[in-house]
Amino acid sequence: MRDFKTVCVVGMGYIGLPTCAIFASRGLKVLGVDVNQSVVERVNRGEVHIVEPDLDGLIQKVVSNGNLRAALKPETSDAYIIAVPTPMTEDHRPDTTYVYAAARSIAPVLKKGDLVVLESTSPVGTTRSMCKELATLRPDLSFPTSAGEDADVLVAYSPERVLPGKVLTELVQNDRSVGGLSRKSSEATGLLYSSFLTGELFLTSAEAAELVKLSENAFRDVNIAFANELASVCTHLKINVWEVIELANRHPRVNILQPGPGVGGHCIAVDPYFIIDAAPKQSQLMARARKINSARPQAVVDEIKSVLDPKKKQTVACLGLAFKPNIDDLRESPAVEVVRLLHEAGIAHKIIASEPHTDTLPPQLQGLGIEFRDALTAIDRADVVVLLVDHRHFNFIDPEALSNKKLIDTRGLWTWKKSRKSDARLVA
Ligand code: SAJ
Repeated sequence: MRDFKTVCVVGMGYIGLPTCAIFASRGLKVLGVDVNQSVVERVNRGEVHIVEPDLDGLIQKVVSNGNLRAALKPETSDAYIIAVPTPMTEDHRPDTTYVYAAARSIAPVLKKGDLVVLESTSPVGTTRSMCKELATLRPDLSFPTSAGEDADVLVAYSPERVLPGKVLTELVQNDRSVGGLSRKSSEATGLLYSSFLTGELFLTSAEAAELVKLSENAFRDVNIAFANELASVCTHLKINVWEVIELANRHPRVNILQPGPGVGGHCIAVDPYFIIDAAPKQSQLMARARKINSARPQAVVDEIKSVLDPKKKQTVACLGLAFKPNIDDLRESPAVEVVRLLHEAGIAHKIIASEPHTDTLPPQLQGLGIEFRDALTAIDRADVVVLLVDHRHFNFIDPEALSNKKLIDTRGLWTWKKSRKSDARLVA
């Protein structure tokens, strides 16, 4: 089994760029490939185009010591990692066009003994069909789909499971699944990741590894839907859902997640559809969970409507636009969807949005007459204050500033978590 000295990573996004940095920091010569010319130029200047703690320093180091270089096209390497986006179409179908485009871009430079690893979250079967595409493009080489253990080129699937904001540590520490199209492919992939991985490696089939990734996120989506449904039940029964969850979670084996205004980001809200698309009849619970979570933004707008006085011209302050707390990522954010739906409903005289991690409204909220202000100004001018994202930043809002406002607290910050400072437990 060869050892890997050079790696080509196709796709320098949230996962690809940190992966380039980690491999390069372990002394491998890494070529980062992206179709975006400005990404390539920035990386070659030692700069980063994504916000991730410590990534900028690491990129600067590995670019200046020559271990990382960026280019628009792949070049011959010992191993190729495909880490390109796998978005969803309008009708919730998986879109793997970038995966096949990446495969076509490495095909010309493939040679005997090379390893190809697909990392992108993909529908079950993608690795195998991508391998067949490579075999068609390179009939002079054999691949595991036809030649099994005797293949010239090794092919595997190995998904990441890192949390945005902790990518560099989790890439190294998290256990990892490896799904080779042959045993040799699995072993070679394990060897490649052993250059940095301190977590455990679990070898399995490509299809199982693809479904492992999708299952992790579908599991979380279903559990978030449970929390959101419990929140609806508590609203109906006029019980504090945050108190119910905190006390239920005192059970040693219960871990109810947190209700919110919906599920954002490119992962949890998307990946379950890849399973539903593959097995629609068998994934009723996952499909229902997607419906529950997708309906949350409208449910929040309905709640805002219930506290607005239709006879008055009232102002609504919406605090938080990111898709989750303490980050600046607004991709697929339910908070942004709430503000958009609130504007569309035309029930508020004025809407003021506030997001501490960005300095402008996202494009989908621009040109609608929505103001963008700091939290205190937004609160001061509002009749109704809606907390959409429990950024750490909002912990420091003086309760006094909220005293004569109507509050819609979708994250339990003010209606429970803050009040928990005084310990409500009866200590025996
Ligand atoms: N959310 C809730 N309630 C909760 C937890 C999350 O409403 O109790 C919401 C968040 O506000 C956010 C969305 O769900 O809008 C997703 O946030 P997240 O923190 O659950 O997940 P991501 O998308 O940042 O990262 C997830 C992680 N997967 C799991 O936790 C199983 C991460 O490990 C994956 O690597 C990542 O998806 C991915 O890229 O697949």
